[in-house]
Amino acid sequence: MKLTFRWYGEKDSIPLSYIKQIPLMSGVVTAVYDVPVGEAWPASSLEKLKKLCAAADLEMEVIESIPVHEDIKIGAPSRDKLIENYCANIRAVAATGVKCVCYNFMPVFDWLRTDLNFKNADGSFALSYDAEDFKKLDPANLSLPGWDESYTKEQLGGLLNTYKNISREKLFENLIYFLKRVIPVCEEAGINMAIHPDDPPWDIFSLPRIVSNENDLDKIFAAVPSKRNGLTFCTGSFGAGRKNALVKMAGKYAKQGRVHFAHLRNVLWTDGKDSFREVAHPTECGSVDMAGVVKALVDNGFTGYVRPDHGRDIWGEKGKPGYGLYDRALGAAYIAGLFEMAARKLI
Ligand code: DNO
Repeated sequence: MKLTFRWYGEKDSIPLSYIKQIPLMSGVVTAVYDVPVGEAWPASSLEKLKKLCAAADLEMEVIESIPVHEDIKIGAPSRDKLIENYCANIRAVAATGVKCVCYNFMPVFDWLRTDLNFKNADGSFALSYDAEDFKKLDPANLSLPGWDESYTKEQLGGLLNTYKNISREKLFENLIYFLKRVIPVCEEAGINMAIHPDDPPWDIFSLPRIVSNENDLDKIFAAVPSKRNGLTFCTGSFGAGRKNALVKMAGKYAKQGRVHFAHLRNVLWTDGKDSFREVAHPTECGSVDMAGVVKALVDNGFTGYVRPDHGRDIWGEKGKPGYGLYDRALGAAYIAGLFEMAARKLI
C-alpha cells in the first residue's frame, strides 16, 4: 500500500513539509479547488500542484475529488457536455502522473453530520451525527465545509424539487450512463476510478443514495465490469451502517481488485438507531474492526492507496472539520503499524 494524506492545496493551513514528516508518507491526495464543478481543470493548475508536492518530496497520485456535476446525477440534457469535460479532466490528471480518482455520486449533499464540534470527555472535539438532531435540519439551508457543490444557495431549493422525480433506479441508471462513458477513457489513460460510499450510508431528506452497501456495489460492478471501475473503501462511511459487514466487504472487493483507495477511520455507534460519532482511529475506540479490515485487505492482495481519514481536534488544534494535522498523523502511524503487522502475518 501507499500511505497518503489529504491536502487542500495552497490554502490548506498544514504545510507539505509537516505532512512529509509523518513516517512513511508517500504522497498527498488533493484536487484543483478554484474551478467550478463541471468545468475543465487547467493543466497549469495541475502542474503547479505537482511541483509543490515534488518540492516537498511527496507524490501526487490520487485526486479527491473530481466532483460530478448535479446535471449528470439527474440526467439533464447538459450531461453529455459535462461528461466530456469530466473525461478531459481524467486525461489531464493522468498526464501529470495521477493514478487514482476518488469521486462520489451522492445527490446534492456530500458527507453529513449534525455536529462539527462534539466535545469529548477528554477535551477533544469530533464530528458526530445524531438521528434526532438530523430531524431538525432544514435541507434548503444546508452547507458543510469541504462539500463540492455545483449549485448556488438559490438553486438548492429547485434542485431538491427536481430530485422528487429521481428514483433510486433512475439515479443508478444515470451513474451507469456516466461510467460507461468515463471508464473507457480511464482504461486508455491508466486511471482507477474509486467511487466513495454514501456518508452516512442511507437516504437523507428522501434523496436516494445508491452506494451504501454490498448489494449496491455488486450492482455497480456488474453493470460496468472493467477493473478501472472501483471503490474507495471508506470504513467510516460504510461503518456507520450497522448492517455492513466491513471485514467481509474489504476482503471481497480487494480480492476482486476493486479497492483502489482506502479511507481508514473509526466511528462509534451511539445511542439510538443511526447515530454515531467519529473517534480516534484504533479499533478499541469505536465500532469498526480496523485491524480486521486491514488484514482482510492485505490478505486479499490490496496494493492501493490508503489515507487516515477525519481526525478529532486535539492538543488545542482548530483544524478544518475532520482535517486537522495531529489526530490524522496519529491515525497514519496507527495505520502504518497495522499494515506492517498484516504484511508480516502477525495479525
Ligand atoms: C469527507 C470526504 C468526502 C469525500 C467525497 C469524495 O471528508 O470523505 O467529502 O472526499 O465524498 O467525493
